[in-house]
Amino acid sequence: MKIAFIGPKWNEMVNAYPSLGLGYLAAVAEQEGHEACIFDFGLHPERTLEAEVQNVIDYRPDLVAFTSMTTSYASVEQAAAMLKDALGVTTIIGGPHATTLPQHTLENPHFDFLIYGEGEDVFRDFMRALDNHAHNWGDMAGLWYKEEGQVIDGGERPLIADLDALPYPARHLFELAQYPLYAPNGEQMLTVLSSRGCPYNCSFCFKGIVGRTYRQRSPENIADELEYMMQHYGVHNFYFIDDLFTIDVRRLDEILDHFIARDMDIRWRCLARVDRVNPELLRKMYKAGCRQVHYGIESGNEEVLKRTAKHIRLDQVQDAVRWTEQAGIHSKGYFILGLPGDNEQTIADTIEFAAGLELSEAMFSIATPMPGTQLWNELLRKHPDTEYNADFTKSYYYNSYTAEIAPFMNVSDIDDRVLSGYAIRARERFLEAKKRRMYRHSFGETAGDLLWNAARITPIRKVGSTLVKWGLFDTFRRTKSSFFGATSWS
Ligand code: B12
Ligand code: SF4
Repeated sequence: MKIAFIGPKWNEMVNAYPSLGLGYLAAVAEQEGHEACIFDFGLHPERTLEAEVQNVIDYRPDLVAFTSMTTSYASVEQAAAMLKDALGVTTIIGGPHATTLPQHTLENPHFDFLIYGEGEDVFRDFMRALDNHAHNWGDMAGLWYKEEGQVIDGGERPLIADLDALPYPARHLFELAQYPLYAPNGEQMLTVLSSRGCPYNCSFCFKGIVGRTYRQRSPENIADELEYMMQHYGVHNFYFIDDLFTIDVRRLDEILDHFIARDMDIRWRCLARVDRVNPELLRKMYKAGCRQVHYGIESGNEEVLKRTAKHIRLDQVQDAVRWTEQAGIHSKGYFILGLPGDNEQTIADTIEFAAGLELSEAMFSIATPMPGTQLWNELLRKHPDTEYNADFTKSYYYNSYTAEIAPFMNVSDIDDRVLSGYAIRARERFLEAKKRRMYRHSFGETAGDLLWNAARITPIRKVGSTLVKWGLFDTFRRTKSSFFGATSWS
């Protein structure tokens, strides 16, 4: 069987990450002896949907498999209609959107089947049934289908227990070199998953796919996959996109031991919770190749933070960021503006809190209640007549820092326009504070502040940045240090 896997268009933006979900499913399809091809429509924003669809039609698949987040669902519906009409073959959909709203999704006449939750095991059974012309759909937990136009609830399959048993994602089916995901030195970076699941239940987070049971791959299996990627794709930079890479300190310790013992030539980054790191661990992470940790900080106001059910405190944030930078690892913080309980004062708290942290990078998003989350339930409590009928494409503004972003289903106590303005101001304030820290770091507090204020006058700033470019500031600092003694400048 020839299977076309479709990654959605991304609202005129480029998808920087190959979908590991599609990668795992395509690998299972190949294990089962099928021919798989991945068409990632999100990789080429310049191409029209018609042109993308034509490529799939030319491939002549026997089965078309779609993945979708809620934010990309509108374009997936369009593509499915075009492909179903042109090819008339069986179609199936899975992923976060299908799992959030299975009934609504499968009512669309252009999808024949839907897989709820984690897909590998159900999809394997589904392909075998298609191969054998056995239509025992009702026997496959997790497979939703239609009978005489009625959606049949296929329930949910237990989570995959042994992650080591899964094949590596079929990365060879992606145009890997085209994805704009790079390490700071410009080298290519690939994503990888070492675990699935997260026991927390933050208000804005959708938990439907990988669930609340934390499942881990063995350290050997993870290190083997990294070595495989180095050999086959020549890549040495990796990004662990696990929900919780650092939650189990004992497991992490073992993984790090493996990386160190194998003397792997790797640099990597990961996502982590601030309450799940400590100085010793971070130092070891650095030794094992970690160069950046991304933390979900969410809010700089203790009360608003509490309402997210994230179960972290601001002092833990401050400690984690300080320890991370002290370990030589860059840190990035994710913040959400416009959470329930947010008003102008609490947003100002968040902006100032972010500016005061020694983060290397910060990202500010506006809260969006995605269906299936606590935030969505909160929205329903506030506006009981809300229905899922909106095009969530408009809620997607990831990485857009310059244009004003309109909040989508605002759940805060702030007016839409005011909230939009804060998202841009937050970033400006963060960058300003970061630059000021750089001056202080180079020249000490007093001289640094003086020079920083002077540098805000345009011509002086231009001279300053030329000096920085030529490396003269560092020379100046070294000369000063040896002249006055290092302590007065550190
Ligand atoms: C990496 C990541 C990204 C990457 C891109 C990922 C990509 N190209 O696939 C980036 C950072 C760019 C990103 C962006 C966004 N993301 Co994101 N992201 C993730 C993350 C952390 C990991 C994804 C992953 O690889 N998972 C592991 C794989 C194995 O799971 P999977 O992809 O879901 O696939 C499995 C099943 O879903 C199923 N399946 C999936 N597709 C199909 C298809 C078929 C045919 C079948 C049978 C089965 C099937 O089988 C797969 C294997 O088990 C998830 C959280 C998570 N834990 O999954 C959030 C998540 C997917 N993101 C989410 C959100 C909200 C966003 C943003 C809107 C954030 C924002 N504010 O801008 C944007 C939207 C981007 C867009 N254009 O639409 C939500 C989605 C909620 C929803 N209802 O759609 C998630 C679930 C986070 C969360 N917990 O709330 N994201
Ligand atoms: S935001 Fe992170 S910690 Fe919170 S539920 Fe989602 S994955 Fe877990």
